[in-house]
Amino acid sequence: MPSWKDVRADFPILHQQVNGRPLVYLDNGATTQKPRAVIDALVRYYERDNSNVHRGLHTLSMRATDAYEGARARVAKFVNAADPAEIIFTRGTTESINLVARSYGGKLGRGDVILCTEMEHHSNLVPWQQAAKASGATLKFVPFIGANAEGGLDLEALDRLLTPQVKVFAFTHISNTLGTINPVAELCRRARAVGAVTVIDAAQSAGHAPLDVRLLGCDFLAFSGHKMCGPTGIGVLYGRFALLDQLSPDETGGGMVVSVDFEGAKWKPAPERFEAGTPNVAGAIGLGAACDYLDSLDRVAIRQHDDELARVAYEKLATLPGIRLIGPTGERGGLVSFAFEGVHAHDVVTFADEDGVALRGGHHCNQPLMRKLGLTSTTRASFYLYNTAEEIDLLVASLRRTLKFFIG
Ligand code: C6P
Repeated sequence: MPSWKDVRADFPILHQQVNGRPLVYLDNGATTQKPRAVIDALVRYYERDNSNVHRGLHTLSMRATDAYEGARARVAKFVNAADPAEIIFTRGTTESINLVARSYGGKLGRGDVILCTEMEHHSNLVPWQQAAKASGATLKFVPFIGANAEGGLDLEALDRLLTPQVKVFAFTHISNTLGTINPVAELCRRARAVGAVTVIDAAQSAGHAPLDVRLLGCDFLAFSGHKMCGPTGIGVLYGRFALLDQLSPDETGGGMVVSVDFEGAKWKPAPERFEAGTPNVAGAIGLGAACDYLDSLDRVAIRQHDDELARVAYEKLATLPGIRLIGPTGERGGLVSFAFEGVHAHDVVTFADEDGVALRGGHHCNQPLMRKLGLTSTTRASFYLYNTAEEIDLLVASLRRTLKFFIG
């Protein structure tokens, strides 16, 4: 494994100044930067192989098809899926969850329960609200413990909520606002015991930790390429093949049919059944290159690196006057959210930007969670494999300057 300094050198965008200061990019929860290897894979594809897939018989089309299907096999290996056919390419986590909520949601009816948690991103909440409305199913939520959600999910409440009526249990692996790491394997085991299908939102974990769908025992798992060194506009829905095989497509058109007549059509099996139209070929190839890149490093070491930065950040931020730190006090994913009494998160982010520090401020697509915390917004610093302990010191110095300006 190369040194972290060498890893940082792989990311061309990081070597620039913003507002006259070296860029300190701490908005990785929103999107991560891209290593040279991923940028090169995209350029190579467009310079050499660009063509439509699955349709042409000419050389470029065959090359593009091989590269696209190769990327599918690569992603399958990345999450240890049993078969590449279990990998559906989508635009991202949001589209992946919508696909399950619409397709699997079509099997639900009155009396059924969809279970989510109170810490879900809107992308793993609103599609289930829509599925509940369309089917007559009831939507319920596993609460979290503590005024700052420091206690994680309330697993005793989960015991009460997980009844045989629960048909879907959809929850996040790592919360994008709290940093909470949910015990996915344990939650999947409990869901399976009542016959519920599990849908895991892995948007914040896929690029940060080893992910093994068979070890986790999940039925569906969604993630985005752009949050794991890959391009935007490409994402993944993993689904257990036996389940995918029972589902109807949520989108129809070219490429996903075996035969069509004027009256109707017959679907191909998964994954083609769920990929109507020309797919994001370059995106998939870029995502395959991102998997190669992350696997060329040590994914356990990446997790330790990011979590350690979050731990150090949490400790140093705790020394700031009037700060309210959100989320777990112990083990957490690679991000820290916080709020200051009397200073709006947007002001914090704007001041940090003047110092070259990129943060995110707002509700992070977690409005119900924010309301439960009694907040409208937080500031969030989120870390990745190229961040350093020195950058945390720059963050803290910038926040001190902001506090001095607003509070004195
Ligand atoms: N969170 C953040 O700054 P998309 O936009 O489809 O790639 O990912 C949606 C999504 C789903 N679940 C979780 C847990 C997420 O964090 C996100 C994206 C970004 O936190 C943008 S709001």
